[in-house]
Amino acid sequence: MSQGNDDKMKRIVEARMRLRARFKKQIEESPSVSDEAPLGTGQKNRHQMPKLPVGQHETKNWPVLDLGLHPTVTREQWSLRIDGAVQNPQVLNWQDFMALDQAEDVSDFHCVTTWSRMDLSWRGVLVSTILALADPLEEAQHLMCYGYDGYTTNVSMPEALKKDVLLVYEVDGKPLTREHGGPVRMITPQLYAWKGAKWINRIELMTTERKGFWEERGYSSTAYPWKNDRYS
Ligand SMILES: Nc1nc2c(c(=O)[nH]1)N[C@H]1C(S)=C(S)[C@@H](COP(=O)(O)O)O[C@H]1N2
Ligand SMILES: [Mo]
Repeated sequence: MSQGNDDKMKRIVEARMRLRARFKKQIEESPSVSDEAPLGTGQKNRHQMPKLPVGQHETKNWPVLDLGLHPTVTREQWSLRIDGAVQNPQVLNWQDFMALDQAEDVSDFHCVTTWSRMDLSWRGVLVSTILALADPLEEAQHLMCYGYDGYTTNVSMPEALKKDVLLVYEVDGKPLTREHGGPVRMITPQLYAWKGAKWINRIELMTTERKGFWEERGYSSTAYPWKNDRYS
């Protein structure tokens, strides 16, 4: 990789650290999968009982759940806009996206309709990397995430900056299929799965919270599975 590219990577990593530092307190104070009891049923502790958030059951398959439109977007056609309350609005294509630091993680997927799919292996790019690239203004507090199907969902900055929140394009070693949101979707393992926009094509930074599709219809803005935080 060229020196220019190394410098760019380094700048993004530093910007990501500054951004996490800005939200450090909120990140630490928010419910986390690694918390002790009574939330101590998270990632680290979930091999003891209970393994799942209250009201959830485990499924071995991976159901498809969405508004019913499955847009066909190839990797070549895909693009992602990051705009709103940012210094450097971005439009990334597939090559731009692949040139960023790549990340791998194993995490769980909790759907508010009560199924949980455990231990999915993801490959993608940290949302915090994408945000660092766009350089959110001091006032930026929330994200609105948009899908090619018109779907929207709002996510707070501290949640979006967590280290398991990714824009993914591979799961269990295979390209993410169209019905699961390929070519690229967001995942929010510590929030209910509706917070992860499939076929993601825009992240808008907001200074005040606006509600997305399900949040407008009475679902929780925060959506913490380990707090049974389903409705507002
Ligand atoms: N673009 C888009 N993203 C979406 C949705 C949608 O309708 N459109 N549905 C959400 C809901 S309610 C859930 S539970 C998960 C389901 O993801 P899956 O179909 O891969 O299981 O996607 C979320 N992301
Ligand atoms: Mo859902």
